Amino acid sequence: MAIKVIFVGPMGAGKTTAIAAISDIPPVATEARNHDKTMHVKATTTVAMDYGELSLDDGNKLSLYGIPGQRQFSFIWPIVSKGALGGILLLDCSMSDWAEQFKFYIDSFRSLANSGAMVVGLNRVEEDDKETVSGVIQDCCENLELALPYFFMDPRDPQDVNLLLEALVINAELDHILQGE
Ligand SMILES: Nc1nc2c(ncn2[C@@H]2O[C@H](COP(=O)(O)OP(=O)(O)OP(=O)(O)O)[C@@H](O)[C@H]2O)c(=O)[nH]1
Ligand SMILES: [Mg+2]
Repeated sequence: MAIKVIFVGPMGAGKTTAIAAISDIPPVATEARNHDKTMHVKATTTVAMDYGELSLDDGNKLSLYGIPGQRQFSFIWPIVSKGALGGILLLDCSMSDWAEQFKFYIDSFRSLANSGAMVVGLNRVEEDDKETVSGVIQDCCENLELALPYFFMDPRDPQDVNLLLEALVINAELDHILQGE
């Protein structure tokens, strides 16, 4: 059986990159030229969704979907998220508004966060800033009455992305579903 996992987060957080880093199949991407360089300087942006697949050692499969980060495409988010059992929230912490984005995305995908089915990947954090960033995340989680696992990571690194998925599978108890319990 395939378990659906969605990658969410703002523009440039690395959703498309992370899915491409771990997908067993050539990822399906819907990239178009980025006309909004004020939001992010990268050349392209997702306009519909990303899709990839990852087979687990036990024969089960994760289907990986990425949302488009631009808010003008937020009408697509519920369509892409439908039936998702887990979420990976990615954030580019070099953006000045990353903490606001964190709260916004938790709010937008609150049902996954509430059920313990969300893991946070923090990207582009300098070594010296890790303590501060951890403090901000912990304060936000406390205010939201949530306990979310978070990791410093690079979406280009398959090992980092796999670690997020492993944490998600365990934390959201998706392993029980995969084992048919
Ligand atoms: N130099 C550097 N580049 C990074 C790092 N993390 C991510 N990137 C790059 O940042 C960009 C992230 O872009 P995408 O993967 O398209 O981001 P996205 O979340 O899919 O964005 P939208 O689809 O526009 O919402 C890619 O070009 C990555 O290679 C990092 O730690 N260092
Ligand atoms: Mg993308």
